[in-house]
Amino acid sequence: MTMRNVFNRRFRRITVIIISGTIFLFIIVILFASRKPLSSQDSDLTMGFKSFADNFDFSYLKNLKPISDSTPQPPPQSLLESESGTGTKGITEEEEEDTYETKGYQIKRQDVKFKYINPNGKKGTKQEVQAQHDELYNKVLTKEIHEPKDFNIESIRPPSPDMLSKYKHANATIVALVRNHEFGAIGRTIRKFEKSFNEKFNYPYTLINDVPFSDKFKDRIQAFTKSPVEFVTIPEELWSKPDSIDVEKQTTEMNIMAEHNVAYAKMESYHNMCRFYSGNMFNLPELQKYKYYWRIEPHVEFYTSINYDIFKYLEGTKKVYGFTISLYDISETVKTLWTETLKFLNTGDNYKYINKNGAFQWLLSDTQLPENNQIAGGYSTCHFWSNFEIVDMDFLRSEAYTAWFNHLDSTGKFYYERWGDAPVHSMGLALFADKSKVHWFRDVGYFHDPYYNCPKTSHTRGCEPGQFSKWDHLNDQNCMASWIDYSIDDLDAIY
Ligand SMILES: Nc1nc2c(ncn2[C@@H]2O[C@H](COP(=O)(O)OP(=O)(O)OP(=O)(O)O)[C@@H](O)[C@H]2O)c(=O)[nH]1
Ligand SMILES: *[C@@H]1O[C@H](CO)[C@@H](O)[C@H](O)[C@H]1NC(C)=O
Ligand SMILES: [Mg+2]
Repeated sequence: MTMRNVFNRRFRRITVIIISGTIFLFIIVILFASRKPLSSQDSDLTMGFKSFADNFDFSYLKNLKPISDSTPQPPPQSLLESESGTGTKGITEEEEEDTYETKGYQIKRQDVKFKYINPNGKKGTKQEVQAQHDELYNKVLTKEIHEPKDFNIESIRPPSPDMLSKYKHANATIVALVRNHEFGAIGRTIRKFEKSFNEKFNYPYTLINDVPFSDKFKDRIQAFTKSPVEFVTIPEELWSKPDSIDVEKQTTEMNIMAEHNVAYAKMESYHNMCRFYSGNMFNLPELQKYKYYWRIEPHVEFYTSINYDIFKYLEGTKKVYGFTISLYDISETVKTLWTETLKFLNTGDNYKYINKNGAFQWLLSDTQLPENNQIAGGYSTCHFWSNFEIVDMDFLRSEAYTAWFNHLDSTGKFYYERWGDAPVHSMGLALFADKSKVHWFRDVGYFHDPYYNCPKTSHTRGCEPGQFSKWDHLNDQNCMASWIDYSIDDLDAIY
């Protein structure tokens, strides 16, 4: 869709909002004059939209700007409140278009559905499609790339070394969940991460463990960085499996997954880890003081020198998520993640959480690995690999994400299946965030065995630009072409 069309549509929507707003106010005046109370249904709807508006960042809705321009930024609560009725009508208005057939989504109260519409008319066997995808991926990654141009990068350069101690940081920390015996491996990661990025900025680290860190661990780590390091022990209730889990069922299901060679199927701590990163990590008391985190892990590599403050880039562009690798998941681990999600979206007023500019087609594409969609109830299993992720935690703390996570958690399937934090974060983003606010850090060279993001830059060292996997036969696990096709409007706009 062109920008002009978007603008026209937005302009039409503004008109609709203003007209329906006027009608709404008129009705209120009449109702008030006749001293009849609003029906309970009306006030429920109003409440629903209000609480939604309170907790969600509407900055991506450019069409709201002309209305809020007359008031101080950011829009005060009262503005969102007074528009609540009209806002709801605005949503209803657009639903009447048949977006299901033309755009692949229908966002209606208790009648939400999505469909893969194959927007670019992709044809051929899955091998042929994969060959096209590999070619696209390779073409994009082997083209020389510079820094992002959708923000003034010069304004977020590293300070000179003598000014580093006075640097005004973004509201951010670097996080890693690790075990005591991993001090060497996480230490090596920190050393590489410092060289690539953090020695120029000195962002603080938050290292997290389900048991207290040993003195040995703490001593060793501090030698790898000049930045402050906070050591956090996870409270039991944010880590361990809930009492509601049926242990017999858990054992049966884990055994079945293990028979299907699902990695870590029977390792309960791995399930705890996935659930913790999905829904509890950003609620740790020690992380409340931060808005952004950048996650690192043992045994990863960084191949490029990052010379701008990545956190300030996200902050400045209001992006909520940054990733480097997008791939398919083991479908057996997420058999019902999508069906449970549809159940959630079709309950009560939850349809309102969906962002119309979400990455729905990326969630649904079935041309490269159609067997995944079959096993995972229609979900492509495409996700962002979360061992590298830079996240606006306020997105994860939003009412939309929280309500959805609570539903997922209530099913027990972090244990009966092996839902990973990567597909959970990714699905949440694809549904509740504008896809233009999800950023592929194409310029950051990165590796977590066995996958790469290896861009061609003047300073790439140690990887082969365009290579996705250490093993060619794993190239079919790359979902980036689908992200490029369906979630990036203009490939040249950012890099
Ligand atoms: N403290 C703690 N950290 C854990 C535990 N399980 C996993 N982690 C950490 O969580 C992160 C992800 O775990 P990994 O084992 O790397 O999982 P993965 O990346 O899916 O699997 P690999 O391909 O084996 O790397 C790593 O930083 C681990 O150190 C645990 O039980 N306790
Ligand atoms: C940092 O972000 C968190 C979460 O949004 C917020 O609660 C906190 O007040 C922020 N701190 C500063 C100094 O802005
Ligand atoms: Mg790992």
